[in-house]
Amino acid sequence: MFSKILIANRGEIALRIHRAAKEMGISTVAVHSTADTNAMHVRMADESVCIGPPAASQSYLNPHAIITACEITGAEAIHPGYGFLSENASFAQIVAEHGLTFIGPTAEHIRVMGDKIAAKDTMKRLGVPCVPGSDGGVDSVEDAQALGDEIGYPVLVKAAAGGGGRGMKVARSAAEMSVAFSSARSEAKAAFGDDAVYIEKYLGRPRHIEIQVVGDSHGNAIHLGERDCSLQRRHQKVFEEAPSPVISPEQRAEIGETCAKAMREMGYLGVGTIEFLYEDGQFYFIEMNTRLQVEHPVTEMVYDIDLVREQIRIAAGEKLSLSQDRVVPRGHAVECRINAEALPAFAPRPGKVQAYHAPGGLGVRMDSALYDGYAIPPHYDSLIGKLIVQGEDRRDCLMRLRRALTELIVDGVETTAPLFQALLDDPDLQAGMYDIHWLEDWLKERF
Ligand code: MV4
Repeated sequence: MFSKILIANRGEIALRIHRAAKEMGISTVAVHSTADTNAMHVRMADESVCIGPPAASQSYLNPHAIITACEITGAEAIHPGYGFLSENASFAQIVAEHGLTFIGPTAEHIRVMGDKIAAKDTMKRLGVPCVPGSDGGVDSVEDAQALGDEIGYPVLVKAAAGGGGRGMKVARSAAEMSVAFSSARSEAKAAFGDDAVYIEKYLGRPRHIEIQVVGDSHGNAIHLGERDCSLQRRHQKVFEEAPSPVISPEQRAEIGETCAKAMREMGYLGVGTIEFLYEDGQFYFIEMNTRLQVEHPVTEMVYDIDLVREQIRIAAGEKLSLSQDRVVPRGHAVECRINAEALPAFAPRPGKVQAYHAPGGLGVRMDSALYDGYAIPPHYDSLIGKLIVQGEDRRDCLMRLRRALTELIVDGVETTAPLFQALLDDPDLQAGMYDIHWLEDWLKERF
């Protein structure tokens, strides 16, 4: 096992990783930009290294500054958290070339899943159900139209280097295809420097359901059920829950085992998330994320496990501490993402936190790096906390969430917290009857 690790991130996730490390007897090294000198992740860590100016491109995204911080402090492994360098295959490779351990999958697996065409090819080959569409990339409007006629409109043109909805265009007819195809291509080229695109049947009102997987270097891989992340705004998740209100234990076991088997065949290392669209009782693979996700705590609460601890154990060459038959979901968990943003436009509102009080009590977890007097810097994303709540069942969980929300105090900056009380009053939300478009429709009506 490692004796010291470096945490190449900031905010709540840096604290989250620090906590797992300390419980394992591992020392931690924080890195920070000059904007984060007074950040909580720096205070908590055993050591810290300033790696550059506020701009992420010159600090948290600078591989050489981070490798140097490892060499200075003698850290043996790097946990990238989410965002920043977490899905950067070159970084994972550089880390390995310096004789350090990247706490995550191999550079090759990160690279394959970063290319959405290669990811889909891989998953299809491994027996994971995919959205009907092109076999690989599509190079001409004519091929795109022929495919549209074959699978039936509407179809989506997606960027191979995409994700998060960028470079994605819908074509409702062969006539619309030429515009959709060329604009998807040029948007992809501009955003990612890669104009490769592929085509999929457009699913009208699916849910976004993702399966948590974890694999070790001894050939073991298991699944930890699903999270329902359908409640999104502009491709940003707002509220997530586990289990999904619409998935039965039989469906979970089936799609979960399909995913776990695929990971065993790949020799996948560490935690991963396999994203599906779910419509009319069917799962359709869209993308795989090779990082720890923001919403991982809902899975931790329902399965009573520490995913970061597993990541660290796996990276150190140890076996999974879990087996499929011993991981049983219990009750329900939800997560509210609290952003420093002003409603209704979700406009970023960095600033000084005059008072902070975290909700507590049974079944309540607040992951946040806030403190009284903290100045939220304007340079990074606006997530300032995650309120995760667990209950015996979904109803119980939502009642507890209502209670926990009343305890949250963040004075001095506007946050998205008031959104959740309003959401809890909605009958569709209460019934679990929503899809990927529901939240935006609701916001249009309500805000
Ligand atoms: C789709 C889709 C419908 N049909 N693919 C959006 C981001 C990217 N990660 C995948 N996305 C979608 N892919 C097919 N074949 C609809 C979306 C989509 C979406 C997906 C998940 C959560 C929210 C979404 C909001 C709009 C569109």
